[in-house]
Amino acid sequence: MGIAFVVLLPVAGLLGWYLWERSHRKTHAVGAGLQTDIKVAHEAEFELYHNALSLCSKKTRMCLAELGIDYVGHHIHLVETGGYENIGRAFLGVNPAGTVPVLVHDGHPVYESHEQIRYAADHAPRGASSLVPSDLVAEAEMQRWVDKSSLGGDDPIADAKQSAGNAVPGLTVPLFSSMMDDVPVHWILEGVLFHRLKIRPLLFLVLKLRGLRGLSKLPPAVKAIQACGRAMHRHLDDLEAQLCRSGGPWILGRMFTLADVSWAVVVERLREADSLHVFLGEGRRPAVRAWWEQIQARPSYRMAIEEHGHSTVVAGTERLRRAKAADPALRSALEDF
Ligand SMILES: N[C@@H](CCC(=O)N[C@@H](CS)C(=O)NCC(=O)O)C(=O)O
Repeated sequence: MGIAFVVLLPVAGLLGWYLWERSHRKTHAVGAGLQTDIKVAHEAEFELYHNALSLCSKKTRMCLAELGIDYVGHHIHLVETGGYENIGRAFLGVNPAGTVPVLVHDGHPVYESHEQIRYAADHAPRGASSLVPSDLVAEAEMQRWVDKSSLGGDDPIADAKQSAGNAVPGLTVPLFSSMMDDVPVHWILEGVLFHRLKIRPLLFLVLKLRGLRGLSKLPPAVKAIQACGRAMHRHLDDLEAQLCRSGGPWILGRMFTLADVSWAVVVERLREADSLHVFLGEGRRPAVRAWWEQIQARPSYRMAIEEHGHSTVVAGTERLRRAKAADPALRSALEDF
């Protein structure tokens, strides 16, 4: 009786804590775009909940910088950068889906980064340069290129052939794996317990346990990375052809648009994941290379990307680069698509 009590009491306590905590972390999928029926606390007209590593956050930050929209920023940690702040009670009140970025306008959240850039462009301050063509045919073309680089759905890898944005998470797996060196297991376990999409923390757990050197011996991961790599080659071939057709310097020609913003962050992620040389190295895709150089020269790139660099991402990229240099099998698994 005594021993049973000593064992059962902590178990009952832990279970009680888990159930109480879970009932207070209200998480569910959300709709895309402006949510007029939801109001969150705010102090400025525009606020942005974002993360340094997140590709979609980079997209919205770059768009806001291009439009000259001032905003109050709230950096929300993801497990890769400092712990699961995105599934904490406070942030779930802003986005019950537990993802960044969230653009808040006059207290109303706008969900999904491709909707946020569109929304921001429609609410640009007077005098801001337009990022959407006035010609309807050109606008539809721009939208097609935004869609072709957007990250959608809960299982992004499933759609890698349709969008370069959805080919990106698979190609980020090596960087995730490398970054897991700086992530303690108990941070990941919080996600296993409370994340809406358990597959995400479970993937991090496997990557953490196997380590970067074990990645090439994880067939499902290698298969997914390679499928995304092949898909990305095709998407970048399409981008190369479009830049040649439009005459550049931008995707639609002379006008810099939301399409360029949306693609810029895809290519930026390839740089971070140490795979840019695979896609643009040795003279491959010269038009995309020239476009990418011009993207990096824009003030918005400095403001939205460079000034939001994060030490664990920089360390992760460098560790990945060194691991591939030291291990030809790893390099081949991660780069020979
Ligand atoms: N389709 C969404 C993607 C949102 C998303 O999955 N965001 C990632 C970062 S790019 C995130 O918050 N991940 C954190 C997690 O799932 O724990 C968008 O375009 O905004």
